[in-house]
Amino acid sequence: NLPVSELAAACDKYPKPEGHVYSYGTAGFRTQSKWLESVVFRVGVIAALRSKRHSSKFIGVMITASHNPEDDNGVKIVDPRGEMLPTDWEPYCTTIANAPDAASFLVALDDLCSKFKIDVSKPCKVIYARDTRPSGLALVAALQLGLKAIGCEAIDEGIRTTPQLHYLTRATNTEGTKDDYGVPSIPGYYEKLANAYKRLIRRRDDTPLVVDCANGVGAIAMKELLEYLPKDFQVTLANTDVFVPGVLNHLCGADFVKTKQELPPSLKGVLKPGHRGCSLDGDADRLMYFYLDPKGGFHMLDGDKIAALIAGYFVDKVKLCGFKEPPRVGVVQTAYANGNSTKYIQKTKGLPLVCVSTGVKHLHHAAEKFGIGIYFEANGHGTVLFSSDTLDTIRNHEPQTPTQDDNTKDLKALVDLINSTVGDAISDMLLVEVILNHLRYDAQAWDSLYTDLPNRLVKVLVRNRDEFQTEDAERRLTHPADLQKFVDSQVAKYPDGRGFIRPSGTEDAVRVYAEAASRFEADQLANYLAGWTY
Ligand code: NG1
Ligand code: ZN
Repeated sequence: NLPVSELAAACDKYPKPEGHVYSYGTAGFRTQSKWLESVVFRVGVIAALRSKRHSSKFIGVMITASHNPEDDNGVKIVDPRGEMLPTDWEPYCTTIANAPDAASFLVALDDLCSKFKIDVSKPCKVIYARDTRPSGLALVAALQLGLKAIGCEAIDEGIRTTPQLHYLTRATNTEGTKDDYGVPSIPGYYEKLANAYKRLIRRRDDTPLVVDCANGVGAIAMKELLEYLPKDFQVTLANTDVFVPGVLNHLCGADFVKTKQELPPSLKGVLKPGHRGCSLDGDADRLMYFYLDPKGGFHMLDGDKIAALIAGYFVDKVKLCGFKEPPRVGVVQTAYANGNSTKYIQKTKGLPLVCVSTGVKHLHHAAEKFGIGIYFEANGHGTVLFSSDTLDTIRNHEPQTPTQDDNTKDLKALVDLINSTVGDAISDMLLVEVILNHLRYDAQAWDSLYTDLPNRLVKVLVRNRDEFQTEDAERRLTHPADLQKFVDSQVAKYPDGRGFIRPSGTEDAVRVYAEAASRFEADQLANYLAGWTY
């Protein structure tokens, strides 16, 4: 049985704020940090139960609010293979978080245990980390109390990037097995990436790369990684003020670049025309590239451009290996993918492509259906998945020529370079650098794969976002009645026009997206649709 009295006593130490309603969404629980202590305490207990459900494997807990403001925070649960918590647990998490007192908290835990047939007598293990937010420390204390109350073995990984925590969770659970994911330690993570990078990189006579670390945990990870990389990996780190209050994600970082579509002001004069720059977000799971042309004009290379680069590279790489049955390379996007990126991947490269609802779990799931599945959100979150069949194919392949041999070795190293557990800005950055190096592309050559259609994303605050319901991978509204007809009638007026409205999964808002042949038209369409969304 559950240690009821310990759990009740601990629950009373973190009373649920009255009137506040929580919901386990796309990114777990996320809100202003002052509301989160009771939630994080309860998430500790849920994660322990998830571990019991999973034959006592390690479950990850990450405390972060990613690209959101510094005062926000959040918490999410990571499954044993580094994946997101399955959707059918989400409503139970929500109910447990909203239980008004200790008695109802215990009832909600009992419901979860009976629904998922959890054997509470099993041991449980949790591994956790947090980003650099000042609120993280108090939240970790709440988490620790939850873990202690239920008698959970715990590993505190301190301040780490979200993808590092995903890596550690998977590596810890697979150590010494056939699916061994790597040494389950932070040095193990850096060594895995750096060794793969060293195998892959050819002579590097390139311009230095500027990395905007968003004043977040990515700055710590980048500095540590550089110790493992060859000295000719020339990089300038910017926005590394990790412990200065108020600067996290402020006027910098991947989300700033994507939403403003401009250079972070702090990089003016730092990024030289023709050189590449990239921005990480506050927990280093999103990556945006960019460059300045000779006239100083800003050009963004977003998640779609990254996916296009990676997909084109992999499809050619696989051909060069000479497999009898080559793995099927495919791409997964969301409705936010630029129309011309979709066209490029499908028409120019002839690759299979699927569009799914926003949120990593949907993308990840769809990408698993390919032999090599590349998924990216336009905002720069993404990775590459290799199916177990593909891994076997690569492992057992007997190359017939030196070229095949060389390319197969490259492919093996690419598997190691990529953090397949979740989008990882640092691993993705090394991957992009390797591909550009192999293809001898500079930023402009990469950018010219296709031209982005001008687009605009607008956030509209509405009374109740639940009134907005969608179908067709969130590309069409079913409710409110007739709003979709209006959207269709407006979109039809614009050449290359596309537009959709969907409720956010992470904020109390509705998002309106539009793209069209010109900047003016994209803005006009977005603003017009937004005006009708109130
Ligand atoms: P919502 O709030 O559901 O739009 C946002 C991002 C997602 C994803 C999640 C999780 C956009 C338009 N939406 O979701 O892509 O990253 O946050 O952080 O960027
Ligand atoms: Zn993030």
